[in-house]
Order: sequence, then structure tokens, then C-alpha cells
Amino acid sequence: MDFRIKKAEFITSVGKDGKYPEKLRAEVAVVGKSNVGKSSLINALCNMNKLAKTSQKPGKTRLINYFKLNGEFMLVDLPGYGFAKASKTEMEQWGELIENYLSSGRITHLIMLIDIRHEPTQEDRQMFKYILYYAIPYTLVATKADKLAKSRRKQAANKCAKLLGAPPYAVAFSSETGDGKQELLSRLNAVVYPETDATDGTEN
Ligand SMILES: Nc1nc2c(ncn2[C@@H]2O[C@H](COP(=O)(O)OP(=O)(O)OP(=O)(O)O)[C@@H](O)[C@H]2O)c(=O)[nH]1
Ligand SMILES: [Mg+2]
Repeated sequence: MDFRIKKAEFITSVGKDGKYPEKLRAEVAVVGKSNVGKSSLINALCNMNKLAKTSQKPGKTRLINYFKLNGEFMLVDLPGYGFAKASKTEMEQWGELIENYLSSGRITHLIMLIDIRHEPTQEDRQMFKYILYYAIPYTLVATKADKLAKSRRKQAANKCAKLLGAPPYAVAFSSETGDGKQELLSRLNAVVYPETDATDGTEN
């Protein structure tokens, strides 16, 4: 069945006060280093250009931003790490915000993004360790696939996963071309509606 995002709305931004919104049937969060394309991926999945704010400059998303999808589950945009211009205080604030969130027990699934063109950074490895430590189910996604020739995308994506120390598979994704979008939507469907064997029960 063709799972689609029919409705997406911004709900709230959460800072260090940790006032998370009401929990829905699932909460899927997007993590990765600054500028890797987290907010762009959310927009691509929702077919909305300006739902999550994006920027060419790293460090755009500073808070935990909640979007309610199809009125039933949350997709969460997180601030990125590895932002070169961040001050020490900003890095500490980021650490506190993210660690509190990762350990909150709210996350159903994490989508971890890595740039398809680069080796994982030290911070990517650290993030992956957190994911394993908190035992959060995850999907690895290699972004900006459009920057590589089509013939190289799958292999490069899998290599990113392998270098991270994960099982060697990542979805090759591009928010520019829509590469990997259907695959990621299927993952979302399976994560949000596991009991219905990856169908959302609607007739369409
Ligand atoms: N070519 C290409 N550019 C992309 C892709 N995804 C994002 N970008 C560009 O990368 C830049 C950063 O994208 P964002 O979505 O704002 O990145 P982010 O991970 O949310 O960054 P922070 O909020 O700073 O953590 C923007 O200029 C996007 O247009 C992609 O798939 N392909
Ligand atoms: Mg962002």
C-alpha cells in the first residue's frame, strides 16, 4: 500500500525546559550533524517546502521541533551537532538538550543522517554509540545522494553505515531528487503501524 503524508503541522519547539508535547502513537526523530539535511528531509517526506526551516549555513535548527503527521504521530527535527562556529556554551546546551531527549524514553525510532560523500565524523560515531547505548531502534540514511553519480549511490550509502560500525546498510536519500523517499516512507509506515503489518488501515 502506498503510504503518504497527507497532513503535516508544526506543533511546538522544546528547549531545555524539556516540556515535551503529549505523546502520540509514535515519535520518530531525525538526528545528524549540522547541515546534513535533517530539516530538508522532513520537508521532502511531507511534500512541504517550508515546514521545517532550512539554511545553507550550519546551525539553523536550535530547538527540538515537533511536527504532527497525518494527525497521528510525531516527526521530530533536532538541532545538529558538529557546528564549527558553536561556542562552548552552545555545545554544552546542545549536549544537554539531546541527551535528555535521547534518554527520555519517548523515541520510537531514530533516523540518523550521514552525508553520503564523507566519512562519518567523531561526533557521528559518538551519536551512533548513544543510539546503541539507549537501545533506540534506528534507520541510517545517507543524504545528498544527488551529489554522486547514480551508479555509485547505493554502494556509497552502505559504506557510510559500515564505517560507522553499523550493519552495512543505509538508505541513499536526496531531498532534491526524491531518491530514497518511498523507501523511507515505507519504513515510517512500518514503524508507526507495526500491528497492521505496515499498512495504516486507511483505504486509499
Ligand atoms: N544537494 C542537496 N542539498 C541538500 C540536500 N538536503 C539538504 N541540502 C542542503 O543542505 C543545506 C542544509 O540543509 P538543512 O536541511 O537545513 O540541514 P540540517 O541538517 O537541518 O541543519 P541544522 O539545522 O543546521 O542542523 C541546505 O542548503 C539544503 O538545501 C540534498 O539531499 N541534496
Ligand atoms: Mg535543521
